[in-house]
Amino acid sequence: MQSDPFSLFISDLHLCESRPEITQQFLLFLQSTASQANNLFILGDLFEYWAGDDELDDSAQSAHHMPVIAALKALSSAGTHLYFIHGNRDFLISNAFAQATGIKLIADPSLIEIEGRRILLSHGDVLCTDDIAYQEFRTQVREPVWQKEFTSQPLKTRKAYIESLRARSEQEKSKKSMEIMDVNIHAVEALFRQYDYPEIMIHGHTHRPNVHQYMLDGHVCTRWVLGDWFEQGSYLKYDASGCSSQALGL
Ligand code: LP5
Ligand code: MN
Repeated sequence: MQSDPFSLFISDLHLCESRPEITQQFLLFLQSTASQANNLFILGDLFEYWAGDDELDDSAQSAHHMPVIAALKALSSAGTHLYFIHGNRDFLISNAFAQATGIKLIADPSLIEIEGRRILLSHGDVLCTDDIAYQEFRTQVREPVWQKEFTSQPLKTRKAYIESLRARSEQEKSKKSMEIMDVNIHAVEALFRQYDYPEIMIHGHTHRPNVHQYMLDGHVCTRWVLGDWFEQGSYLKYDASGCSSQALGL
């Protein structure tokens, strides 16, 4: 029986070798729930980190990624449309990854329209404008020249560097308040205004799953925040009846 069309939104899976159960859960999700969906939007931080698309060629160093790549490819080949917005962990995902998986890389933010309703998508880190140190870091590592220089180094060197950066980031985060690491409400409002008040905004990054409603300049605007997969486990489903949060049951 043909079910009603629906789209799925996920983020912050942080897939990695040390959490094989989350990868298994994701593979199951792709084969079951996602295979029935028209669209699957992955809003960043699919991987704990991605050091460059040559991860695809290195089956020794990046073996744990391979089943994920194959499952995404199988899903896109079977007809589900896949979309990806970069997270702060996997912004080095590029065209080779898109080709290997059949995923379409889309900008952050991206405005989409499903059944006449406008939905604004983002990873969410750009909205954390109070986190000045992070925003400065982000500006630097998103520079194409910097990325070219970084990805020209051997994969092993890059991975070691990222590991040390992760440790530094954890150290820095322990000194930041929860408020600083959340989205800035003025940045959220500015984005709703910039895109002419879409009804819905969906983002991840903060790992604070929730739904927030605003009355903005006479428009009702709703912001859905996705949860992560390794501590919370949820995804959003959007169909004719609207948006709903679904538990993964970790
Ligand atoms: O990821 P999360 O949620 O734990 O923390 C983020 C911010 N941290 C990061 C860093 C990443 O976790 C590290 C892994 C990235 C892999 C990317 C691939 C390749 C790039 C290699 C880059 C050298 O994004 C954290 C935020 C938090 O979200 C909440 O929003 O607070 O930000 C930080 O902790 C960053 C520090 O505040 C500033 C770090 C300065 C480090 C400078 C090192 C020099 C960099 C050299 C670049 C040319
Ligand atoms: Mn993130």
